[in-house]
Amino acid sequence: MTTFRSVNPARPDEVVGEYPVHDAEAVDAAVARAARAQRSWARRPVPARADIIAAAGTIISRDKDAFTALVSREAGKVLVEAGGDVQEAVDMAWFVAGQGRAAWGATVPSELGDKLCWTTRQPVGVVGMITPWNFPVAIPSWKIFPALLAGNGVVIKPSEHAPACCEAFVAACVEAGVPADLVQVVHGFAEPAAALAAHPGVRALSFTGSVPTGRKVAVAAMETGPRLLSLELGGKNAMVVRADADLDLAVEGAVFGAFGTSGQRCTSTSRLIAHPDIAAELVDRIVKRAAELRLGDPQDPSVDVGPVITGSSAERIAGMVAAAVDEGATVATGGEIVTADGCEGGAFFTPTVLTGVRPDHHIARHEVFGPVLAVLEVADMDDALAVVNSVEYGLSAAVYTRDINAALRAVDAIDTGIVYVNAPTIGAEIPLPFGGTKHTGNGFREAGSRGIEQFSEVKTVYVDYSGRLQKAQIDTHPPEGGAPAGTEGR
Ligand code: UN1
Repeated sequence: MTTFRSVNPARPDEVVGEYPVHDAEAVDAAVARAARAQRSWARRPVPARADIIAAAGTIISRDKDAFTALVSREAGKVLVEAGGDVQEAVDMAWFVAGQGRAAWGATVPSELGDKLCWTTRQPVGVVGMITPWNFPVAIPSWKIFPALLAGNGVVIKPSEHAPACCEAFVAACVEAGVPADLVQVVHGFAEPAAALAAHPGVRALSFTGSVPTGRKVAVAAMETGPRLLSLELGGKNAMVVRADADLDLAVEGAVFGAFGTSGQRCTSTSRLIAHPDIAAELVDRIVKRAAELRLGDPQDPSVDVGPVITGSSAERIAGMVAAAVDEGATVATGGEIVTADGCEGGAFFTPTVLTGVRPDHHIARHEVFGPVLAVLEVADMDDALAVVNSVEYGLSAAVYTRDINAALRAVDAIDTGIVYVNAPTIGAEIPLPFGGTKHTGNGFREAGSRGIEQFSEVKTVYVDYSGRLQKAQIDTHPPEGGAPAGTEGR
């Protein structure tokens, strides 16, 4: 069988693991195995499933250091951020486990007597998942834990840049008691992903990645039959800084939001929109801080910014910066691929601030997925909010201000799935819904209590215990002075 290698993006000659390139036939076999295992899994009571998910969280927490080192080595994250990625999976396990002993639906009063109405959830069967490398433990956990709690089997195709993290995550699930065949991992590139998306045995599909790939996945998914389809497709996230903001806080937030994870979060801050009165000072300070950030081996605790995922990714980012300059932007700091001083051979890109960016520039409208912050000039704050909303994405946004009224008006006006006040655009917590508006997705939200909805079908149940035919909408209004249908004799 053909194989591929996952490598350390800081030192691409260091192989993290070698994995098979699965074809459509292998995907078919994986779906069949997951479907078989799912039938007995779905018969377990929900709290029993929850206990296994909680145990998976405990195992990942026990092995947090090893997971963190692996995430850092395979995805290039600095250690503290790799630890955050792993912690997010632990949090998710324990949160989802709690949902296994919480309300599962609603009871609703019937319009007729002697009749009960409630909703419950049922598994869909096999869920297909296509996950990215940038949160190689957290994102599989957002999808796999709720899918399992809902009683499903899983076939997951992780990014070819993070197969080892996914395998380690699934091994923890199996150690916790998840039946071995219930979660299948398929590896490779576009072929297994396309086969999974189009597989008729896959009843729900969850994809996190880019807009173009997400669209292809959606079309493939719908061609072979209806699916519960959830898409999370990135962002062009803006930070708005009002003149009354705490500038120290805004500088810290912009630096972490834009350059944390080397700018490779869907939620990364990629646009800065500041009031003209404070813009120059704010940008100067961000530029100074960006220039001080230390690039290098992400496993060295003194390093601030690790590599981007591949050399071709670094080239792509360099191309976007060059195109921005052609359109009239200025590189205030960064803008370069680094190959010296501890960055030899790896894919490193300097934290970059571009000034003089206009809303119609390509760099102001398209996701970079790299450490590049575009500074846009605006006339006033109404203009700022219009610029925030002018892109096709709608994932995350931040507003910095000390004025509570202005903050809440901005929260109302901004068209994104997530808004932060006095905090950067990154850092979502798992008990809350995660996802975005417009081209960022298709209306679904991940995580939080909504996670279950992604992977289950609602079933509405009516039980009539009156012993006779009662007609909804017809037998509802009793005759003048009479008892409502179904309540006689009480
Ligand atoms: C992503 O970038 O795909 O909110 C996920 C955050 C993280 C998750 C990001 N908790 O930045």
